[in-house]
Amino acid sequence: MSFLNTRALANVVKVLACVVGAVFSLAATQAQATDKNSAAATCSVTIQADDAYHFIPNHVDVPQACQDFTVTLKHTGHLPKAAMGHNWVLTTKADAPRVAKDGLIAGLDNQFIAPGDKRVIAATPVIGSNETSQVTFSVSELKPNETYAFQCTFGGHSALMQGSLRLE
Ligand SMILES: [Cu+2]
Repeated sequence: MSFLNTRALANVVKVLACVVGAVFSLAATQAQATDKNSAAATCSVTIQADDAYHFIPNHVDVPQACQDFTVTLKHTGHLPKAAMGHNWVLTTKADAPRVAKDGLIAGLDNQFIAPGDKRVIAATPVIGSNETSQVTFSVSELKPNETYAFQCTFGGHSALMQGSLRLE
């Protein structure tokens, strides 16, 4: 009886060791894949916007080594521009609330940005379901110790659709 129990225990230990080994090698493979992705996409990022007011990711690090940085906004939702339009507007964190307020007044005809708003560092046009838009800005416009924010200024979305951006 005790012999059987020992053998059964040994088998459990073997199976566990196998599972642990598999998890570790999977984790290593994923870490490698992540490294490759970030190396290839150093000076650009794709941000998804959906029907539930999410920006994915909602934080972006801009490497100081980049001359230009490109943001591609991809609308992954199903709703059209008029109902669930999204844009991506970069300002300092301090300027963000007023830029959103003025953008709301400017409306869709102005891409929800007040005409000539100098507080806007970069902005994409408003897009709807399955559309993408892009903006490239000079990294020299960013200061190392400033806190930047991005938001969607489309009709009232800024309360939920916010993210942060940092020069690293
Ligand atoms: Cu939006």
